[in-house]
Amino acid sequence: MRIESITVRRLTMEMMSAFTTSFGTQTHRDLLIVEARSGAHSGYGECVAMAAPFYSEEATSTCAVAIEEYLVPRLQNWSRQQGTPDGVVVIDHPRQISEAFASLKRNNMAKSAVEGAVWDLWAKQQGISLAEALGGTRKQIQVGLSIGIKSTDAELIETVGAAVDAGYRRIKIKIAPGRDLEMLRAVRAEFPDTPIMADANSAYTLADLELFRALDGLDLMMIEQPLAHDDIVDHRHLQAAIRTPVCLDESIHSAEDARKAIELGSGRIINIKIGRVGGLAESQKIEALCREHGLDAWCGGMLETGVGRAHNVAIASLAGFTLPGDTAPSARYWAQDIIEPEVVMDAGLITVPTALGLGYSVVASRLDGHTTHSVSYDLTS
Ligand code: OSB
Ligand code: MG
Repeated sequence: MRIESITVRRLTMEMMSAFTTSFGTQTHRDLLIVEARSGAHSGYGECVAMAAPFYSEEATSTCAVAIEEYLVPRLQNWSRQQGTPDGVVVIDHPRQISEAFASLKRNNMAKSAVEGAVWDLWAKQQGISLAEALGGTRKQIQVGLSIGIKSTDAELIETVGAAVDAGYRRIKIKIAPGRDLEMLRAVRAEFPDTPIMADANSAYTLADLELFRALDGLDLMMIEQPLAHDDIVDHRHLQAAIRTPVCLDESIHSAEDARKAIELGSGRIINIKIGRVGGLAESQKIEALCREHGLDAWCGGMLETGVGRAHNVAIASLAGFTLPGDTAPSARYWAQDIIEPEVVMDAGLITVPTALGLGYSVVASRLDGHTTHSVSYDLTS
């Protein structure tokens, strides 16, 4: 398959509601949509980096630079090494994109945006869905909701109640120092049987061990990324000291990271985010490792538009994604998504589309409407 052009659009989109985590409050999404073209087909990928490097070292603007200065030229160089004429990019399979990028360190969200666009394009060219291209077997995926930090327990309890009524299969609650044990106790008292988990976004240290021991009493499904964003050693000590399963998010950037964390016992569950690990091919590897070692895994979210959301739905159809993911329907995030139809949930389930590629269409007028900047790389010469 010849990739004829890559277009990177930068979008600003207002979210339905503000989202607060231990690293701040967000009301807008600043993101990149990558389009890869071949013949009559376009494939789309989303760069899920935050506007500033609070979650990881990447940010929207650094990803735009990485794509322009390193990733697109790297694809051209890689393709030339395979024997294609200067500037032209030809691939047999999208896994070659991550192989081509492997010599460039990290920049995972930038890589993933480009790789995802090529997977969608390739699936469309093959006449199959992205889920099928990835080896997905689930026809429906289970959906959880991630709830940001609320200023009062009453507001949180109301939000959890609405989520339970809407059918979400598990409820994730963000925590931070000062909004943790008492808050979760209040929620648990209201919802004794609801599958609840907490996400700390790396806001604690081993000095908080007593807090985590106390959380053991709340029967949480798991606690996500309690300790430092780059740690797998302290997490190992924490997991050995508590009953609640530890789930790793920020700490896992690759299948190699996952292998080491599994070997150490740093957690029992992995949140797989396609962007954080550098793409769909790396996500497949982590999914396979989790299956091999008997860990549960689920698909994380980064407040994606429909494009990134469709990628999440496709990867979550793989058998190793055993728990509900942060893949809530479009309407939770956007007044109007940029895809059609939007992602919908029925009784806590999303049906994995079987139409070509992502299985949802990107609406050009909506994409254009949110685009603040656009740049195209012509790969035909
Ligand atoms: O830690 O999982 C996280 C959003 C932005 C950055 C990090 C995280 C999140 C979420 C939201 O939890 C998940 C979603 O609804 O997309
Ligand atoms: Mg998280």
